[in-house]
Amino acid sequence: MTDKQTIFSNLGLDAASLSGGNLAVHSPIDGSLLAEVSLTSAAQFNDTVDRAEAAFQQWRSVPAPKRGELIRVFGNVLREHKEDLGALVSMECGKIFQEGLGEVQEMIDICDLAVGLSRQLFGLTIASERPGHRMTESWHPIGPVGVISAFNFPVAVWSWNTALAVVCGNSVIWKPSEKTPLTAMACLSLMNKAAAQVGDIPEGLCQVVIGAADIGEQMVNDQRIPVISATGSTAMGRKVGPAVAARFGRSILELGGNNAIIVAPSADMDMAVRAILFGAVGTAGQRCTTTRRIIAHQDVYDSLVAALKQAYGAIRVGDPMQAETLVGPLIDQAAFDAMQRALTQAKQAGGKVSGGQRLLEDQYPDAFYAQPAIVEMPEVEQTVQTETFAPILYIYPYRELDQAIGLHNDVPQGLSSAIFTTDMREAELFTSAVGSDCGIANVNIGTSGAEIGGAFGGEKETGGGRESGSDAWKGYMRRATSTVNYSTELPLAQGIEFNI
Ligand code: UN1
Repeated sequence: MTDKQTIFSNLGLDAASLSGGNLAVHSPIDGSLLAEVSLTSAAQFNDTVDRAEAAFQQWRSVPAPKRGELIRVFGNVLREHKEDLGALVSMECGKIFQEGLGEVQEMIDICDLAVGLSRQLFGLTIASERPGHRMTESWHPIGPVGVISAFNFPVAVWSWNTALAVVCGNSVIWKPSEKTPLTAMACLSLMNKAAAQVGDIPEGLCQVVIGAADIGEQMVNDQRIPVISATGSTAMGRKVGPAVAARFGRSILELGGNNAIIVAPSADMDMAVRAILFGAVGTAGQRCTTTRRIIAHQDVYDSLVAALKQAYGAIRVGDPMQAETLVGPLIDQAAFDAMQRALTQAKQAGGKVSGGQRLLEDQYPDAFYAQPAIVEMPEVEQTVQTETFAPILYIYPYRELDQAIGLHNDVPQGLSSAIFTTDMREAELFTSAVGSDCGIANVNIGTSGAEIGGAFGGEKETGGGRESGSDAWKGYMRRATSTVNYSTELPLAQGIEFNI
């Protein structure tokens, strides 16, 4: 593998910005110090918003297809740096290299989507009730967009927001997780490279601020930032949502999930087991779309548990840069402790726990590797209600599909969901209005690994926001309804007579 310094320099991170700062960045792989970067001060944040506003003033007048050109070139820069950025993602957040590459691919994909979109920011023509009148709906740039992202998708989430926000004519200020500032600095450097290639891009179009909750709070409360897109925990969203609403800003919230898969008697068990494995242990259970609950029909419960236990037995946990590793470390000790607490609670609730113990402690005393856990749960009236960001899979039995859908929906979160069935009636029911209540409802596909073409996000405590594909771009624009009178009369709507 390429060494850390080469990766830093390939990604354009200069040595001066990586040492002497007041934020120490450690790798979850072995706890080693990667860099010491500078935190953004409150005054610097203020200047950042000034620059973002100035950039917006210029950028909003650039024709959208020309704005798309920057994103087209950025996508190509990402293609050239896919391996380096993928490796830095692994190094900084601990996901396996394959997933690091996948994350960069997700960035490239959203760039492609946004380039096409830059010629398709369509509005409407609406029938006017008045003669000689034309009514239209147009979408305009809205202003600087604030992006708050989490450690687990340290680059993709920013790119979903930024690729769209930029083609929509906005500037972007990004506050990454304070656990993953290096990948953010690398993304900014690649974006600057693309901007230099394209030329004539306003300074301050895309900026990064480094900090913890205090900087996030400053961003959320800044009246000059009309849209805040925040991805992270429900606890974070509970603070961000009301603060943005209090100043009549718009928030796009993508918060916690508690995603389940229903495994019906007719399921293709081989496919179900593989999908559950990827969904439950991929990214060490630290995705918002991670499969956390299985609701299995009682006729297949035992065989599914046996097959999963066998599959779990073969998982290699370890250094995420090694090709044979499937599960890397948890992000930090707090994540490991939360996992242990959840497992203790599961036992108290009658669950039978397999796995969950710390691994590789001798080799990596300053890192937290855990054996993914399976918890066989008894028949219950209500499944686990909280999201623990760790590889814990609870398996519950069910008898009737209605009961399974009830259990499925009876949680506060509503992000992703799936059913494994070959019964067309069951599949259709699950995705219908009376089926899954989540933003994502899949059939014979796991809960994680959504493509960027669809709108991404969910309901209830997941926050209701949508990012990425479909018409999510509308979240980054303001809508103007215009009525043009090309007649010589002045008829009033609703037939009102107002003669003077
Ligand atoms: C997240 O965990 O915050 O669907 C995002 C997925 C990825 C995105 C996850 N495309 O799992």
